[in-house]
Amino acid sequence: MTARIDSFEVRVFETETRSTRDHHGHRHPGPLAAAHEALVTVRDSEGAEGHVLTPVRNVREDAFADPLLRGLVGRPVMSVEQVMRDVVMAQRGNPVDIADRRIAVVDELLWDLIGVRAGAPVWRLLGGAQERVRAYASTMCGDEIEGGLATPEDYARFARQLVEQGYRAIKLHTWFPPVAFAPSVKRDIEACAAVREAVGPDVDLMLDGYHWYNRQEALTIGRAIEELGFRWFEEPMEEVSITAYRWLSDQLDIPVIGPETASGRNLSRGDWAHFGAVDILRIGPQNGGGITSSMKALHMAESLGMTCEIHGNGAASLAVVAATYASQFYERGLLHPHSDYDWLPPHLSGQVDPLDDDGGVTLHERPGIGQQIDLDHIRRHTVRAYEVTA
Ligand code: XYH
Ligand code: MG
Repeated sequence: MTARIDSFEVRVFETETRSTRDHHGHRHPGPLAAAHEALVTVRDSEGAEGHVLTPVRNVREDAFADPLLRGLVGRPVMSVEQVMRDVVMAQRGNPVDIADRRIAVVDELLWDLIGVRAGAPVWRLLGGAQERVRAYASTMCGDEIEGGLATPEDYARFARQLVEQGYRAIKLHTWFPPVAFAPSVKRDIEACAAVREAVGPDVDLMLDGYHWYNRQEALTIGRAIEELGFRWFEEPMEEVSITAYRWLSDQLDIPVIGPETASGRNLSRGDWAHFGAVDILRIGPQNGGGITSSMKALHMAESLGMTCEIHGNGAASLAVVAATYASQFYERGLLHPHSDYDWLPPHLSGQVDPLDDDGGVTLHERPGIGQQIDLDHIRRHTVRAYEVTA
């Protein structure tokens, strides 16, 4: 008898954080403070469990339990393709609740359970290409914090520290709203130039524009960072116009990379590749619909002779990066001079992505996605919970 999904359990629990989010969603360093997070658990008919951590906003019961989870009870655990097809088809009639980020939670949950059942790490089940991946330090975006990321010199100083910590590649996020009211092409280029000057020619550098520039600004910055020997220019403009990206990519030698958050999962990535809108594709498990759709984008990129870089840090992103040869880097971050990335909140018992001395991360051999979750801590600090059964 094949194992079937028996039930889901959702727990919102109290933990601690050392970061804050501004109203545009950017993380910044913050004081140690209480925070809430959610654990979603899937149980199968043979008692095996998979787990995923996710922000509380993704698990609101009225938007998650009935529109999404309840219909999956009884489905075969190992048929992830079958289950996910049902989930993405349901999105058409319920686009707000069945958002790509909620789809991703279900998909990661299934993959974690499949890995646990197989007694194997998910990155190996997905292909197991890379036992060690190169990481890049992905900075938080610019701010107005003293000794933080307030000036080009701050970025240069921080970049030197990152190289001392072992990083061999760094990606800058510069100043965006609500910190900046309009893009400053001049200051952004100054920050890139200061970092190149600080780290020398051998460190890979990338710039992430976070959809902030118009075509002309993007072209000016793209040409400047081309001169500075940057490796890629990420999400320079809003990701709704393939035409604008094609216009930019046609004029720049530096690879343009995207889309990071465009809807449509792997299907939209197909169009971006087909129409030559970018040189390097991008998708991420968290906002690209999960591991399954990210793998499809990776295989498509590889089949077209392209690379596909994976957005975001964490266990699922790391698994997807390591699964094929189509990704060249793992995004480790977000990093800031006043924030300790390796600090563990009390609900985690270990780091999934420890950095080695030469800017790499060696993959774990734990069954499942590999996140080290302290389930006892979560049970003791649960503030509310619900269960979804047939
Ligand atoms: O700027 O806070 C931010 C975003 O969170 C951003 O860093 C995002 O992950 C990204 O673009 N990564 O590549
Ligand atoms: Mg990005």
